[in-house]
Parts: sequence; C-alpha cells; structure tokens
Amino acid sequence: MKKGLLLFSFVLGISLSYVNAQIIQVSSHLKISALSRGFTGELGEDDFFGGGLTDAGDINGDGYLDLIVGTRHDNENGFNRGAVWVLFMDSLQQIIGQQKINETNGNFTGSLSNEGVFGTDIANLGDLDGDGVNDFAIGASSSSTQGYRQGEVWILFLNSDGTVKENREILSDPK
Ligand SMILES: [Ca+2]
Ligand SMILES: [Ca+2]
Ligand SMILES: [Ca+2]
Repeated sequence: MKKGLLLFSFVLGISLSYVNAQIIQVSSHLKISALSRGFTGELGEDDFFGGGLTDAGDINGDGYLDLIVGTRHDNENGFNRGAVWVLFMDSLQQIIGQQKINETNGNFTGSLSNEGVFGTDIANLGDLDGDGVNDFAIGASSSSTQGYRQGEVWILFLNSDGTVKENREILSDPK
C-alpha cells in the first residue's frame, strides 16, 4: 500500500514537473497585440499584424532593441494599402513607444495603392546613410502604382524617433 502510494506520488511529481515545465516554457513567450505589453496602436480586423517583421536594431539609441512590424492589410487610406509600425522596447521587451508609418503617419511621403500590401516584407539594411539610425526596405508586393500588381519596394531612411527622414521607391522602369 505504502509502496503504491509512493509510486503514485512519484508519477504525480513527474507529471507536475512536466506541467510546470510547460507553463514556464509558455510564460517565456511574449505576446504583442493591441491588448498587451504596452502597444496601444489601433489594429483592425484582417490587418495581419506580424505578417512581416524585423529586428530593427536600436533605433532610438536607448540601448534596447526595437522592432518593425507590418500590418499589410491596414485599410487606413484605402483597402489593404498596408502600414508598418516601429515599436520601441525596454529591458523587459515592453513597448514603450510606437510610430506608425503609412501615407498619413510618420512623415512618409510616398503613394501606396489599394491592395498594395505595404509591409508584406521588412528588411533591416543597416545604416545606409551613416546618420546612426538603421534604414529599412519595405515590400509592397501587390502595389499597382506602376502596373497592376507589379509590386514595389520602399527604402525608408528613419529618424531616431521612428519617423521617416526620406523614402525612396524601387520600381521597374524599363527603357
Ligand atoms: Ca531602442
Ligand atoms: Ca484590410
Ligand atoms: Ca540611417
């Protein structure tokens, strides 16, 4: 009887350890959405937040890594024109600041097209212009600004507050 109880306790102990390990594993992941971790940006249904993202390096120079996250189906200025968010993090990976970039936010001066899905892909290019702030390539893979769904890529030179210092467009321009 005692032996059986001991065995039961042993198995229960292993099971609980397993459960604890699972809980610890899950709790080590961070969820960033409109509901948690300090991100207060407004997301809409079908925005695809996180469809594209990149390690942005330290944009604001506070010593902590920042993120750029795409919402390629953002509808703010037209159906699925897209947007990207610069998210500033602290030592606990909480979002302490954010800057949206699209036609009406973040000093972006380009034109996006409906269904252009700006933010599909995001790449950190390093500091192209040597001003101490990393610069980025942003894909808008269904952009029709040139021809139906030809797509385009934007190079964004950023300021340390996450706004755009200069944007350049890469398009096909055959001669
Ligand atoms: Ca930072
Ligand atoms: Ca949408
Ligand atoms: Ca730069």
